[in-house]
Amino acid sequence: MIAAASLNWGIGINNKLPWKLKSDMAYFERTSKRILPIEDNKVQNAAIMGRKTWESIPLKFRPLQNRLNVVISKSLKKEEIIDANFVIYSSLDEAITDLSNSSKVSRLFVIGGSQIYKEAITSPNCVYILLTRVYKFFECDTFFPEINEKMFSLTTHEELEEVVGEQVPKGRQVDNGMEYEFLLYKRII
Ligand code: FOL
Repeated sequence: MIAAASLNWGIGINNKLPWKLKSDMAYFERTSKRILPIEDNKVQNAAIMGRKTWESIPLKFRPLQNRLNVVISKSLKKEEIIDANFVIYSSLDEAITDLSNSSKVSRLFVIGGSQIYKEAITSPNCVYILLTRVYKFFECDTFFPEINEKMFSLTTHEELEEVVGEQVPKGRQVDNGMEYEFLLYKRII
């Protein structure tokens, strides 16, 4: 899972992100695109999202380039969007099972929103939460689910860099007048 959440665990309002954080969006883009060195050049990662998150991505940015865009929806029809980088599944479980067996897909990133995060956080397949914590209160109408401390623990910065595959700024950062931090939670086996 990859997400950005405010102090009050908000992730969105009016089908938009509550903040503008260029450096975090760039981190999201690099991280979700990155293919680990040993992998061949025909694979890409999957960005798995709910229908509302899909609709929240600005038209000029969707489908997210160099990633397989996976939308979970029971109402969208395959015919509605014809793009090689786009697939629809009717459930998160079905998507995970199917994509795990695909040689064309490397990592699976669950990118939201609330409903899909909530399902993913209870799925044993979901091991990491790459969380950007925005240290500010925001009025929001959608929220990240509670991270049960018995199920997930914060890991070290070294492990974060290993998982992300690049050097990551450590500690509180400032962008656009907001403090935020790149964190990694790992499922406790
Ligand atoms: N994770 C993190 N760390 N920050 C986020 O803002 C975030 N947002 C989502 C999921 N995980 C996140 C869901 N919302 C785009 C827009 C909204 C969105 C996710 C992605 C998007 O347009 N991304 C483009 C880059 C856009 C830009 O440069 O402004 C991309 O190619 O990834």
